[in-house]
Amino acid sequence: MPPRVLPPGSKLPLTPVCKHYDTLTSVPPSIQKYFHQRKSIFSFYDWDIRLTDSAWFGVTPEPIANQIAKDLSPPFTSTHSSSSFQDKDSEGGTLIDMFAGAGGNTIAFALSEKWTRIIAIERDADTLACAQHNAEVYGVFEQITWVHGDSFEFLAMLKETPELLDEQVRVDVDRTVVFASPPWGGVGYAEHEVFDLERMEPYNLTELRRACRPMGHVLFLPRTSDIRQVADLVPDGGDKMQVVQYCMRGASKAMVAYIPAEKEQRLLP
Ligand code: MGP
Repeated sequence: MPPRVLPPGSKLPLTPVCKHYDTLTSVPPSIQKYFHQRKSIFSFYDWDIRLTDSAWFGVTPEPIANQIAKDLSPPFTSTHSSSSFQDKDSEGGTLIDMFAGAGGNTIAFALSEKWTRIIAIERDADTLACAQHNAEVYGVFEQITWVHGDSFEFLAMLKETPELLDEQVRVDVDRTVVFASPPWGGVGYAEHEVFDLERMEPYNLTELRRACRPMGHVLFLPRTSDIRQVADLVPDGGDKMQVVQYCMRGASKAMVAYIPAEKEQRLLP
């Protein structure tokens, strides 16, 4: 099924798996650790934030999502060397959140008010319903263009056959940044001293890179990711890229790589 752009204002229905847990005793053991941190994951948790059970594992805690949203500004090219992802003089641009999940990052990007358009893509209907509901709790639902479907298919269409996409998401790739917080293949990632990004499941680094390039893209990766694999992502002819460890209470939660757009895709003056 091709990616479906939801009409403005339209919401997928919440279902019984779009849950809001109130008490620890009702929470499955595998997600109790995250339930304890619920207020730092979503500060508005008590305002009926909803998650599917599997969304708990991948949701970005709000302080980190907000910091990333602060650190990332359009446009995003390799022309500015080390400050490439903070061009404060620029305006507008599109942010595509490839794996919207329960909405943590999407909401933070919308709250930052830096982007002309934010496109949030999620393949699982229940998880997308949670993200839309949570965005409404934060008052940013209307600012987001919601897409139900496969983000790899969406990006391929955007680059190769944009005429087949709904007009509201037929955006200028030269002014688009992709944010990808993919599944890491379960919590087992933490068992590896150095995490091999080519073994990440279900999508490895090469697949993610192929889908996102030549647009600038931001990859939210395990904190122990192999930095040599990340360093190889600097586009040909580029000089630097930034890789940031985002921490809470002194411990890293994730490594985020800011990969500039490829040169031929730079916006001409
Ligand atoms: P964690 O590694 O499960 O726990 O998740 P933590 O808090 O490091 O505790 P520890 O005691 O086990 O060390 C840490 C953070 O990583 C989460 O808050 C998510 O932001 C992120 N995260 C975890 N997983 C398994 C995923 C994932 O599969 N995908 C994405 N995108 N993020 C994940």
